Amino acid sequence: MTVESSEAAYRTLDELAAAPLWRHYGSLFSPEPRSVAVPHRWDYAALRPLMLHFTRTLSLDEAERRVLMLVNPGMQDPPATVNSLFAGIQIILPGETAQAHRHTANAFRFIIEGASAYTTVDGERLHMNPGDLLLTPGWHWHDHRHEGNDPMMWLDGLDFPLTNAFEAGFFELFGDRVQKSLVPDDLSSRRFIHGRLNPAWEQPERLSSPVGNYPWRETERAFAAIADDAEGSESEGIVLEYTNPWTGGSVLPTMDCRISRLRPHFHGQPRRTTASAVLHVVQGHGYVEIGEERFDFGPKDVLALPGWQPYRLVNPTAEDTFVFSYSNRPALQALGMWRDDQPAAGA
Ligand code: GTQ
Ligand code: FE2
Repeated sequence: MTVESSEAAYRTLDELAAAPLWRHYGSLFSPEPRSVAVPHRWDYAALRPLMLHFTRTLSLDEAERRVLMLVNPGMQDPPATVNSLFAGIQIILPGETAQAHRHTANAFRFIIEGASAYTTVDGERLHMNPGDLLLTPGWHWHDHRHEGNDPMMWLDGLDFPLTNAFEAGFFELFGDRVQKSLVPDDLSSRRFIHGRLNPAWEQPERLSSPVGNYPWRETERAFAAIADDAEGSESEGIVLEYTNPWTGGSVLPTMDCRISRLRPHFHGQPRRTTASAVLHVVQGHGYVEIGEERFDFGPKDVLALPGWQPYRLVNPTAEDTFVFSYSNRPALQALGMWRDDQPAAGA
């Protein structure tokens, strides 16, 4: 075949499923990361009545899970909250069960409202109270049951945008609607609570933490043990990481979970890293500047913090503000892609 003109040559390339790199170089190799996700705040107070609405119109027999996805305006298809992370708000009513299933995506729940529900993870019942962090590592069976009196809401964090990007997603139903209890309730949490004294007869046989529930009362104790005038991180305040007791590292291989106490009048130093993150306000008010934008936040709000965007956390109030956050930093670190623009000591 002879090629008459460059124009025809470009067309033929297209038909042959080939393309000229020189016409795409700048966008494929940008000098710095460019996030398709945009900074965003989800207003919990506005979403709450809608969640309650769907408890009246949608049964858990009709829906696998009653979850409002927090879809980033820049990431609609496929939906994601920020880069490799998903956030959703799940609601379950007293007497309801969400059937047992498992998937390769890692998941956790951070409890927002309600009491007396539990999730069973591979036969261990994990009780849920506000402020608790519960893990559902990839490929672990899990079902949710609610035996209390008021609606129960929690924040779901999952890494399925990553699992799906790698085309490694599997999903399976358990068969029975709920699992049987196979071990004493909350056993793993009690066994590993000391952190520095782990059961030595259990060998790490997975990448995720063996702890099912990180209860809020322990988080409170951990904060109480740190002096009010402790140095903390310049950008994140008094920030604690939930850790895998076997490794001291992140609770899940693809997501880390943290909680920050922003003391009254805390003005964080600006920072940016290649990790993308989701923030959830546990208590108090404040704002975060992301790039040029300022997002004022209140209790239970959720925020998307895209990677490599400079951000600054501020608590202008006279009360403590607590912010839970998760990010894809462990995934980036494992692949040598994590960069920190302001490596503050101890941050
Ligand atoms: O509760 O098992 O938000 O499988 C998304 C997928 C929650 C769950 C979500 C899930 C779940
Ligand atoms: Fe699930």
